Amino acid sequence: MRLSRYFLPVLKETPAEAQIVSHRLMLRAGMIKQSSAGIYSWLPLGYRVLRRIEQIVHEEQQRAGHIPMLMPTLQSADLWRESGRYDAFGPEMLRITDRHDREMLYGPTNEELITDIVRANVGSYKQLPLTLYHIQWKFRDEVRPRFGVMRGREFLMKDGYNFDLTREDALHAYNRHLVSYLRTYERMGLQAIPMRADSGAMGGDDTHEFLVLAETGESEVFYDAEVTELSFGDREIDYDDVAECAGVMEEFTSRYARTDETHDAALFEKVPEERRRTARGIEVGQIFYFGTKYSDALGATVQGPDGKPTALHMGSHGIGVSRLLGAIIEASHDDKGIIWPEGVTPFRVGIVNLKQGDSATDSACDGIYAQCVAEGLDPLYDDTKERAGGKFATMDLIGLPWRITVGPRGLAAGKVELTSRRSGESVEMAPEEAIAKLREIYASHP
Ligand code: 5CA
Repeated sequence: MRLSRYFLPVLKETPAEAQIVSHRLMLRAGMIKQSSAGIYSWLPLGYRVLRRIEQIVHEEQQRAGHIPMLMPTLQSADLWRESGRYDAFGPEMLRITDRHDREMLYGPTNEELITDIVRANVGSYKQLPLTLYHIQWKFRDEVRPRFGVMRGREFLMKDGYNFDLTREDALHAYNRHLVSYLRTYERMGLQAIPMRADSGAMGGDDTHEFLVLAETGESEVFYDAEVTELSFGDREIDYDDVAECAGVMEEFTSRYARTDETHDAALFEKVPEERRRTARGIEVGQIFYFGTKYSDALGATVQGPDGKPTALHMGSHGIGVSRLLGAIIEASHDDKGIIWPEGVTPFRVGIVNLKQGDSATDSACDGIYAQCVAEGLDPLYDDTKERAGGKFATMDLIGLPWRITVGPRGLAAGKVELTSRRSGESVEMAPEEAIAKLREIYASHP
């Protein structure tokens, strides 16, 4: 993409309405624009990151054997009356009446809708196990929408639902989700720690939230410092292997790590004092096992191996796709702007032309740009007439992890500069070398 033909409305001033750094930077970098409280338009740069995050979520869900689909945003109130949640959900649910006076709602989550689909189409245990998911907009009429996309009213969520014959099978689905979430967040350059939590409006006993530690997080968390040393890394996993998934669950959840809702001071005391931590965190996902709560309420049974109708064991599993942009920025920025991890960056490399209009510099930039495009390095080429300082400031603000700087002085020696946004380090090299280096870096970020 050439910046001169792109739409990147960066702001010079820091918007007064934004209280936390991720919100400020998303506004300043021209990623989002508020349309009403807690509701945002995704401008092209923000939209690119949103799509990258969705892509990673899709890949990791499908790697775990979960099946993508798409359910509508508007749902019928009747289904929610069957589960008893139409009233229970309270004022957070946006209720709508259509022209025929039918009561509808903008879905805050989809347990009812998916259970309705499964009860109509799954009759035998032989069709199980089954995990379906989608990435779709949700609406929750939050009392205090704030912090930009972090606590929105309209927000994008991946929500997945498992249907199993037995409690054991459903717990395997729970563990499988935990593993896939660890992989998902790590690919985004994040450490998200599973912590025992409260199930709230979803119900059920077993639930873990995934927390990214950040001072601006809305949850208070208590944990054993050892949990911050764990990482899933690039190990292979067989998602059908029950023991293997249970082993990962054990590894990541056996130490003390809880949100304030389930915090147990007496248990926490048992963690050696030097490892006890109290901090704040951003909840970027949550997994639930709730047994037959919804299948009982909606009559979702299958014929079991003994020929008798058996209620389905279910769980639901959510990732805050749009919230993740805020969480990633909270975890990765400096005073100049955002620092995107390679896995989610909107463009993989920025190209800065220091002397736009100089034919040798322009043609070198054109060549580098064409080569980057051809290699899938997805460049953003600043080909505007802006002075060098302004170009650097914009690149730093929007946070592309790598920048190639091209100027007449370097070119005279056959060199450009490759700069890391994270370390700030610049190295002079031939253009082909810079591209080779980027090729190598991005090979591990498909
Ligand atoms: N049905 C279950 C799992 S699919 C569910 O709705 N779980 S949830 O309520 O925990 O939401 C899943 C994730 O959505 C949360 O972990 C959080 O990351 C994100 N989320 C929830 N509310 C908001 C909000 N108001 N703004 C942005 N993201 C949100």
